[in-house]
Amino acid sequence: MALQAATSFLPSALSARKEGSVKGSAFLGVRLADGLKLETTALGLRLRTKRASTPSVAIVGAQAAAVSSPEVTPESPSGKKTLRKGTAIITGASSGLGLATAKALSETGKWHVIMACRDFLKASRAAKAAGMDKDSFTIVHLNLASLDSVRQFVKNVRQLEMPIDVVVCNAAVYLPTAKEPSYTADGFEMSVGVNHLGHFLLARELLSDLQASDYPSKRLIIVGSITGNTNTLAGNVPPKANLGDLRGLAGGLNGVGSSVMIDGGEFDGAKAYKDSKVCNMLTMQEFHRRYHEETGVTFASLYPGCIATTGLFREHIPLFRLLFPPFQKYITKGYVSEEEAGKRLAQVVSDPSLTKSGVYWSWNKNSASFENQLSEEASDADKAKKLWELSEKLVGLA
Ligand code: LMG
Ligand code: NDP
Ligand code: PMR
Repeated sequence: MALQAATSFLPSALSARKEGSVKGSAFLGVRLADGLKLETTALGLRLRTKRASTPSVAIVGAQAAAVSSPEVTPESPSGKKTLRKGTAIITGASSGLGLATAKALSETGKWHVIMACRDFLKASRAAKAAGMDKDSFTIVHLNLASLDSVRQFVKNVRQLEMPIDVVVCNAAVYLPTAKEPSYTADGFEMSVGVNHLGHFLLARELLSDLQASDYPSKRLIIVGSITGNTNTLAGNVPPKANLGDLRGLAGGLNGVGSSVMIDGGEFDGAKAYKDSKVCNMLTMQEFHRRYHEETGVTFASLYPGCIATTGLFREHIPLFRLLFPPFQKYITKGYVSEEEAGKRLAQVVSDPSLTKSGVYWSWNKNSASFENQLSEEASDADKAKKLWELSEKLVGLA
């Protein structure tokens, strides 16, 4: 029944793009204008009718209905007809959580992953080392520390002419030991510039592509964290996240005539990271309020658990990197392996039961997902609106 519901939503041209029907497609290697190699498999590219990329958001009734139906599922237990492969873009898929999620999705055989990475070679080696089938992913260059790169990425991805069914904003930098701020190409403090502003532009640009997808459950996921939530112990370890009245963001976060910190304070790399995670969680909710009904897209965030071994801590002192994993494993018990965290995020990408929009997912010890409560600041609708409007200006959308 679920299967019938799923297939009945698909236009006939697209329902022909079923799993298996695209096997044996030619390998496509494209050179990007900036000299970076774009590697892809032609996942039924030629079978797909060119999608009109509408800048405006229009209502597509059937898609909206499909999203809110829990019966519509990409998981087909035994039926002859299966849903076509989904395509998921994952930023920062060259290591840690992003890579583990890409691997988990690619292993299902039901997903093609667009690995949006700043270092092509690293991503390519990482995918190979993870044992990912080379037909299950495409690496496309994306440097979130440059708005031009974000815009170029969107163009490149559209040229692939693949549907865009899920977008995962996962990449992040954490600069806890930096004494001085560093800046993105557009002059924003690096942590908020990459983790929030780069993703904000990317997500805004790709919203119309998500809406144009005929996939039954289209999703935009922005990775959050416990450390941005001051209603938790972890969120109370100093320095605490606090966006204040956003005066630093309003001033451009550039340290020239304005603070590099969102709240207008002195530079603190650890705080900037936590602030950026608050922005991620607020942005997800503001997307939900503005666009869920209109587009049918599910907007979600999550705390995947403390993945204490990832590259996120590469800038921390060696003693921290040594002690942090056992501390999280044996003392807080908040530790989770990259593999487990990847499965969690893959669930948020594809699990038919996680279609609810506007949710911040977490997991308890037996690895069941639940809707978690955000801190007061991370669920402040007025702040989310203000953040949205200021961010729009900074990335050139308003
Ligand atoms: C800032 O420090 C950093 O300056 C900044 O760079 C950035 O990292 C930021 O939030 C991130 O933190 C804040 C500083 C003050 O934090 C500390 O936590 C200092 C501790 C040093 C880091 C240790 C990390 C893990 C080390 C654990 C070692 C334990 C051994 C493990 C071995 C297990 C083997 C079985 O933070 C504070 O003010 C702390 C306030 C919160 C205190 C709550 C205390 C609860 C106690 C819980 C048990 C903890 C036991 C271990 C604590 C060891 C601390 C050395
Ligand atoms: P990693 O450092 O392993 O992964 C971060 C990824 O982001 C890397 O692929 C990195 O690329 C990429 N990246 C960094 N800067 C840029 C940029 N300018 N443009 C494009 N990509 C960039 O960290 P994690 O896997 O731990 O982090 C992933 C997400 O999980 C983050 O959003 C983080 O906030 C979140 N998270 C992590 C937790 C943890 O305990 N580790 C807990 C809660 C949330 P490259 O490989 O080239 O460096
Ligand atoms: Mg934290 C239940 C307790 C818990 C959890 C789940 C985390 C997660 N942390 C907890 C507790 C504590 N931490 C305690 C009691 C301390 C003081 C000893 C502590 C310290 C600490 C430091 C210094 N923790 C950290 C740091 C970091 O540098 C990490 C950070 O804040 O990065 C921004 C971190 C983290 N602790 C976590 C998680 C998930 C992190 C990684 C941050 C993230 O990805 O958002």
